[in-house]
Amino acid sequence: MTSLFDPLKIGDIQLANRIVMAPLTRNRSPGAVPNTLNAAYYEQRATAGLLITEATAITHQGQGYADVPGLYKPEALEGWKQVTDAVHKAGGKIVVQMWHVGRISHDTLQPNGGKPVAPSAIRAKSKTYLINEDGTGTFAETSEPRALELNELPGIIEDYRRAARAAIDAGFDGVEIHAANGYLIDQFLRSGSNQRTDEYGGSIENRARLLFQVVDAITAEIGAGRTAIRISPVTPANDSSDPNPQPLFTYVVEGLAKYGLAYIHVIEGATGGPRDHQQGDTPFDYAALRAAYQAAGGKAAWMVNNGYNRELAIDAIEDGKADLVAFGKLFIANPDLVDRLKNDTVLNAPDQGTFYGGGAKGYTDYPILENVA
Ligand code: 8OZ
Repeated sequence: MTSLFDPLKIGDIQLANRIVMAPLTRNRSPGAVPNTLNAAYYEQRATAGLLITEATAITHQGQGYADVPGLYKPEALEGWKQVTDAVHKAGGKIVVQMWHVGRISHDTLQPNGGKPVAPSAIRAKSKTYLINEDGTGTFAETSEPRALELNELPGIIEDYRRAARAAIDAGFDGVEIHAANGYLIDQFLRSGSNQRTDEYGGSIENRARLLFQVVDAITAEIGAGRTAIRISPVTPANDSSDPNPQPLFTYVVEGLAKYGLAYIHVIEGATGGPRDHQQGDTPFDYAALRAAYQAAGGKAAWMVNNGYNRELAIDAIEDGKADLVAFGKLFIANPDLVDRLKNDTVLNAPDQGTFYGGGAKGYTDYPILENVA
């Protein structure tokens, strides 16, 4: 029987086990540049089968929170090189999560203080995270966005392509396209944020057009075996809404089946919240989603996430419900999570107060369990 601790090859990437560190925003890269502290943090967690970086802005326009890293300037790519080198030396594998926040941003974070961009000029009822002049952090309402012009979309697709190339050049094993949690690609997918009347709005096919154009561009640039994607079919995160997610995401995964991607990463339920969260009239059927993907010929590893503990994760792999399980908060608090899960030992509890911003405290100072039998 397959175990959580067995190796797995996903696309072009060989993993030592099926335990994945989920992408986790930590706001510790001032100037969008990863630093030595960030490298130490990822290196500490390199026994994960796969590390997914925190969401990383593909462009300045795609940036929506203070001190998150980027893929759009030379210093940031140098910084990432330190991270990927440290992880590889420690025997790990690491992909970068490619992020365009769309409307989840603030004028003060945008190029020339401009408006954030979105499918439609609908403000999200959501917050972003800013750092004040005095260094203290605050949550602020997202700004009013402007609707993207049709002729701007090729430029955004090109930004994804360029960032994917830069990521591979910086030593990443692959990329995960962030199409979840109410950011740009997800804003296009869902009718609550997309009221366009052109070829990017209205029908499911139109709303999914940007997603597929981004996948086309990235897979052509770096290969499908190094490309992955994250979706969150029912999350309400960042004011995401769609009354009918099952056919929407069925269409998405059926379309993804043809590429030969490394993995599909699915957030089940409300991100960081209830796993049974529902949008629309019926509970979302994740097994049916996966079955639709496989029926369409999809062979990528199926990664699940959201509230998994040791027992749920072991069962998900042993029952064949998933190929990979991503853990978020448990990885923040337990750099040696793989050993702890293997040996069923006690876990450190995460400190919520140090999730976003700050330095080493709550970041690189969680203890590892030595001498576990
Ligand atoms: C928490 C805080 C800020 C951003 C996501 C990138 O939800 C995020 C995020 C999470 O995907």
